[in-house]
Amino acid sequence: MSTDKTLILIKPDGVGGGLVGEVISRIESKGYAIDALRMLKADRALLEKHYAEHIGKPFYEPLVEFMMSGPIVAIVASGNCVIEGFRSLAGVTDPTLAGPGTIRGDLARDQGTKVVQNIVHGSDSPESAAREIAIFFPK
Ligand code: IDP
Ligand code: MG
Repeated sequence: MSTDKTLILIKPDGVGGGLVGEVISRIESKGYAIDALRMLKADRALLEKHYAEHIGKPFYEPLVEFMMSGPIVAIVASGNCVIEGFRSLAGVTDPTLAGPGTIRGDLARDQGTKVVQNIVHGSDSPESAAREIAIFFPK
């Protein structure tokens, strides 16, 4: 039986806001395992790979600038259904609409910026997870 894996990022607003422990605590409290973890400052080339699906969208450049604005934490978490499970823990993209009890709902709000600042990233499918894990944790 293979265990599902997902790539989680704690974005610069999460690290800068002192929320690394809070986010990791929510992942672990839910029962998922932390398989790998690193702090880094992402560069443009890495973010271009990670956010390839968003190239050309109006928020793409602000997104890249935001993600380069400070350190981030990359995490591989594992457990059955962890991809959907972490997306559920994170809440929907817009922190104004993300439900109370979710990471984005509890810990973020609209800051009036061109890009939505919402504390965390989580892979959205097994294909994305495999692709994104290889970007942040190359063998
Ligand atoms: P997700 O992070 O919930 O999967 P995506 O659609 O993959 O959302 O978008 C990636 C990131 O780009 C979001 O987390 C958010 O920071 C930002 N973003 C997405 N859509 C918008 C938008 O319409 N305006 C501004 N920023 C956005
Ligand atoms: Mg996404």
